[in-house]
Amino acid sequence: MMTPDDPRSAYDKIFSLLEKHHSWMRETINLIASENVHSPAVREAMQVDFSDRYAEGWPGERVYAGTKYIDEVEILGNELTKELFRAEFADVRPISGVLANLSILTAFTEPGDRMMCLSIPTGGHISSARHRLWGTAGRVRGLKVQYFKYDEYELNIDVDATIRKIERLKQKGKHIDLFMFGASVFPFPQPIDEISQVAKENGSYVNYDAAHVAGLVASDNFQDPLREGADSLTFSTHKTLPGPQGGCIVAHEQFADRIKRGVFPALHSNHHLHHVAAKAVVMAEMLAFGKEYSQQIIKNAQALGQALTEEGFKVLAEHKGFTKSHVLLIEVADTPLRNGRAVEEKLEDANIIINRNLLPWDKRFGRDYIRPGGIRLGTSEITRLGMKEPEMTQIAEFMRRIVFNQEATNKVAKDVAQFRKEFQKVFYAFDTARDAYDYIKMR
Ligand code: DSN
Repeated sequence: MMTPDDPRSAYDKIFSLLEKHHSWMRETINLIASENVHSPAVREAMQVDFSDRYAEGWPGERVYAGTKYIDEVEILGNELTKELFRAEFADVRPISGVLANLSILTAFTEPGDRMMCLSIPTGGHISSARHRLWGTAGRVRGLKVQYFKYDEYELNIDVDATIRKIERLKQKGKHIDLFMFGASVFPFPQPIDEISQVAKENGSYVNYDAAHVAGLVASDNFQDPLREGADSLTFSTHKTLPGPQGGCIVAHEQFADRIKRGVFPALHSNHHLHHVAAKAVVMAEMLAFGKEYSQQIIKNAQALGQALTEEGFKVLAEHKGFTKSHVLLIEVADTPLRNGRAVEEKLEDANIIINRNLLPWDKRFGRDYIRPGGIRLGTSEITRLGMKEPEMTQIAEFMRRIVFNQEATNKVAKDVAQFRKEFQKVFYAFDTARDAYDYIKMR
């Protein structure tokens, strides 16, 4: 690795790596469930001068001058988000999903309070994890964390067992102050209505972390958390919602004031104003195209689940159609490659990008996140590029050639690059003058 004593060569090297990345993306099949590719319009919004400005606070209550256009864009972003999520309140300022979650923890809890959420092996996110695991909830906010009971066959929260657990905890004087729904492996709508009812009876708050499923929720193709009992919804703006990297919160109006304070001044000084512009753009795109886009994401995930099963993969939850979202969970411990990491590495060499994932039972088999028993796939990005059900059959075949037939990765990589040639544009957008992965030189 070059040392930076020659700044000009390091500078040139940076740009050459950036261009290489773009070229490579044109040839790959990206199945990372938490990623997506945004439109040229979102990219244009991200490179404006807003990125050089400060606008601390709320539009109309700023502590900086020079924000008149920034204010208008941010207000528009909030209004579009409210319409998209059928919400009374929206805040597009959080700069990431984790900070959106921490803003909610700040708004709704005090250090020492107790939260219930999913554990990491059952799909929970690190922002919910315990102190010992350096989770945001445990380590940063100082919350005690209890886990939902989980049904490993259904890949979902076990409602009856969870309600019994809440009762048992209550009898021991352990009140749950906040219920955090949502997951990083989120194939099925969660039973928030029944548990929220118990939460309300006990005076607890309910947040739904829609990071992965925000696009599906926005277009009403998954579940409707604000109508099913959630007080607020946090999400990242770059997964099934194909916007810039960032976070967002929507909620019922009664919680607006405390959430605004949780975002600023509690956790953000300046928010990222160019990302606010890009968030406004993606909300408009989703209002226009989100329904059709989300439906195709889900159809593709189900078709990919079926095609992979036919190729010999053990895709979980076959008994209920594999998924109702963008995500699939696949057990690979019995394949010739034996663990998720080996599968991840081989597929990457063949231009197929996926990520390894813990399965709910992995710990019992002595497996960990380095070499887990599973992989996670998502169909958001390939759908954005215009792929439909027939392409899912082709992708499953590429994966079988690597994982079961152990063909040379460079041979499959060439076939993948060839297959990708037809899919270079972003769909479900107003303007697509540029290809999805065009490298735009401004120097
Ligand atoms: N770690 C991300 C994911 O892949 O789900 C979420 O932050």
